[in-house]
Amino acid sequence: MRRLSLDALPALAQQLRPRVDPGSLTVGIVHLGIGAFHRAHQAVFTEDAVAAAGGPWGICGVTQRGPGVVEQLSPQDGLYTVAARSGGGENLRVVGTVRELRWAQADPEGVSDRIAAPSTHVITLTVTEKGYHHDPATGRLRLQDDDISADLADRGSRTVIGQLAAGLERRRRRTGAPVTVVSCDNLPSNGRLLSGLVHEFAAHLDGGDALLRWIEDRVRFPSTMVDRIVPATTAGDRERVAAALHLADEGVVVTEPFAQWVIEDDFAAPRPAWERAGAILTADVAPYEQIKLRLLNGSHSTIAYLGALAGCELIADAVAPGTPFAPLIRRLMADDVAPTLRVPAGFDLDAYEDEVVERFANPALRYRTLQVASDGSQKLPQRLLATALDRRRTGALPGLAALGVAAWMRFVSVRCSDAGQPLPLDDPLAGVIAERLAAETAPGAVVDRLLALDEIFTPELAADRVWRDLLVERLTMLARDGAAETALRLS
Ligand code: CS2
Repeated sequence: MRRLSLDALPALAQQLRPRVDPGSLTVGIVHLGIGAFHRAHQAVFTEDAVAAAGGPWGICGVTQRGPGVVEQLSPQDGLYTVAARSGGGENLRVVGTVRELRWAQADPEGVSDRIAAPSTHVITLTVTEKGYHHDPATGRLRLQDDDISADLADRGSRTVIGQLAAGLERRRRRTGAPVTVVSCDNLPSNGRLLSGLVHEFAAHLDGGDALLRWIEDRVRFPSTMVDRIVPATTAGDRERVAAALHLADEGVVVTEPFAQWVIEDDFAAPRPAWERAGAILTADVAPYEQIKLRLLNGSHSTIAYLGALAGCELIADAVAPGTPFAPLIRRLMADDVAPTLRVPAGFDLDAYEDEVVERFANPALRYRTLQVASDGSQKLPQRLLATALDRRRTGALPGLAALGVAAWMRFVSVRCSDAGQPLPLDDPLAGVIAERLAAETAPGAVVDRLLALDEIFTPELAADRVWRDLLVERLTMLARDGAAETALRLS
């Protein structure tokens, strides 16, 4: 079958084609982490922004983990299909904003040149939580991390922090032109966090002082909140799209109709008119970010661990009618999370909570519980632990946030479902967790050993005896009664 490409576009119906002529786009954005989420979210917002208001906003996509995405998209001239699916059907559109692809490990000079180019005004990132190489509990750069220490030693580009430092240094030396670096990952105050990590890295570089002064003067790191559910693409998704387009597309991304982007309006240089594509530009992202990370992502992780333990392959299976998990996350959101939130005027929290459950239940999205369960050490702090800490500081007992954390503890300690099916642990701290647990599964010992992981738990939470006993109680219930029975009892 013919492959999707610029030459093949005329064969597509008009409504399927990019909304902007890809050939008219010069590169103005460098994106680090050109994975499925970026392609379903920022790249789509950018195409709609250019369609509405023009601008030189083609994207140079830089992949991190391997050449896979380059091999998927380069033969397609950067084109790919976004398949937005819901119970009501599927909407397809070919997106054309990605104009260049590079694999950072194979082409560090090319990536630095792009970051330094005068035509580059914005650098965006989606590298997932673990891509920042930081300790979630402290927000500090893990200087002992093998890749970070190697990038420091040889000014390499194994990490996005190394790539940013190398590219910004080249930009400083060549033109000194201002630039804006925009984190689009699920981290609290992601712009401030990223700025701090780049500063820490530069401070450990020989001659890093000049770079630090320049960054202070010419680089901005706005925070954002991003939201769109994007499960991993399957072969079946590619087959379905090929049948619809009559073109083979190796870069298909599958998502939901919903999409939201809230961006701190703090830019050092020009940017796409993302507000013309429906993004919200605001001086204060924090309330939107807190609502999303704690209500949606906190519920997502809770469902992922309880659902995996209960034998549910998909998030949608776990919240299907008749299961105890949907009522449980409604109580988690209402009882534990909502009291910790700063809700913007006019924001309908109840409607948001209803929509979260509806989105999780989308029968057309095959979002696997194990995908959400991955990297828990990097996700739990902002998704459940921040809620727990805020509640404990008021003297409250966050019983359902504790259940979510206890479900993670059971997931990482027992490593199998309640029915005995193996559950793989995909987490950058998997080795540290396994070593700390030393095959221990008794609830009290598991809780004590995991609470001692200061990369994940702040000293205040780790020292809270009431919180510790609540975790032991929840973990004991999960071990004795299983996830479904425990959820039924608590929901
Ligand atoms: C999910 C998120 O995999 C996960 O950890 O919770 O990717 C989630 O789908 C997005 O944040 C939704 O905006």
